Amino acid sequence: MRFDIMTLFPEVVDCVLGSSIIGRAKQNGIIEVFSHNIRDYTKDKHKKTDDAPFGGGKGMLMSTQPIADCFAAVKSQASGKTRVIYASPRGRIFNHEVARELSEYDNIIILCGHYEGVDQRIIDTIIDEEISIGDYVLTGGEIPACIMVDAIARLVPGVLSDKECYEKESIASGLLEYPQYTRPREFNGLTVPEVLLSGHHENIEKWRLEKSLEITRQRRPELYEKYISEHK
Ligand code: 4GM
Repeated sequence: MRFDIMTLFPEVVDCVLGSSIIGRAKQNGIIEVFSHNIRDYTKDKHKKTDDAPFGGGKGMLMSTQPIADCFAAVKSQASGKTRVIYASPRGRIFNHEVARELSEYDNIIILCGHYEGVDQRIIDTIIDEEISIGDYVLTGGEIPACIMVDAIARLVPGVLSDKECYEKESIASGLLEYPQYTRPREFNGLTVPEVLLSGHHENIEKWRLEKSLEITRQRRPELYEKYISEHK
């Protein structure tokens, strides 16, 4: 699977996606991540990539030409099933389900906005979908892009090791994670629940499910109701 990120700050993206599990998956050739500096494509003699909005108002908009030319270069390298995403507070809210859907593509291209965003004609002509990571505004789309790449890439077979595997992970099942403990058995007078030390796998699974249900019901009643209605 290949990810292309069009940005004015490629170093941010390279830094975040260059380390840990995603960095390892890149090194192993399981995924490819390329960042593209939109500024490299500007034809402006001062390397400008933004301009004031027609109609007035505060802030600046990213201009069409550098993005359009950057996109043409990226698109020419893409093959297979491709999805072009604009990281934007106006978009569909990103979650595990969206990540799973996007992990089916061969190519994911993400445009990161800055300033007050991009000229609407870019959205109308090159973008398949606007996606938001949540109801808040950031200074740029780079962090949302990295979050999406991380969440999508870890669903690609081979990115996670068996130990890191996602099959049984909480949110994927529709429930929140149960509490977990590691050594020592006692920490500041606090002990580990007895059942986890029992070696009785059936009881352990039962306890974990109960805890997951309890925590989900308390913290995310809407997730709890959905789970219950799907497991009747
Ligand atoms: C405005 C328009 C995404 C601002 C387009 C991007 C938050 C999100 C930006 C943009 C962003 C989000 C840049 N802030 N909630 N800032 O996913 O790309």
